[in-house]
Amino acid sequence: MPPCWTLSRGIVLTFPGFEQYDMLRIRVLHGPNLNLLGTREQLIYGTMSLDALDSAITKLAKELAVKVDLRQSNSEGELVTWIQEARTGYDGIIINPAAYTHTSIAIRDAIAAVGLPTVEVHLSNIHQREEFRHRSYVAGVVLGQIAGLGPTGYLLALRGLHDLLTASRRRTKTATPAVSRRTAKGTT
Ligand code: CA2
Repeated sequence: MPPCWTLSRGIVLTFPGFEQYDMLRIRVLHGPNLNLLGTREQLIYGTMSLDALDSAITKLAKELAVKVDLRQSNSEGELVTWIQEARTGYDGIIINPAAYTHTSIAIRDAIAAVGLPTVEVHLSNIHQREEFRHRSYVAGVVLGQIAGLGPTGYLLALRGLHDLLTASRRRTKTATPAVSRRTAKGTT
């Protein structure tokens, strides 16, 4: 909700221009080879292209009034940089680190360093595939992992982050300031 002031007789003054300012912002990162989605290995990864997946995420984001920033890279360093940059201006991250899931301590360290609530998504169920895919280096530092639900996994991750972040914002806004709590107890 944009900043608003309640005047007398219940008149509420709002500033629509401030809507962007108050929106939740989530960065969505796709790792290596996900640009090939829909073109091969369709039995494992499905038929949806990355563009179509991004459109579905953008559509849900609009419904939830969330601003999403979607990026794909084949480079580990670029993904690390984008995770670090998310520290300023973003409320959460959704990431499918693709093959880097199973190899990258750098991506794990970046996620841990920024400390933003992050959801790890995999199109396939990595736990039912080859042994080397069972280990995720990022699983230990993320809020949760969604694997095996195809593109729907990203939409669930977005909804989940939205719900958690909205609830936590609401708690912050309604928390009684320490001073008035003390006053209420009559200790000042
Ligand atoms: O299931 C997932 O989402 C994965 O993160 C996908 C990675 C794989 O290395 C992980 O173990 C599980 C691979 C992404 C490659 O995507 C392609 C898509 C179409 C054609 C070829 C590769």
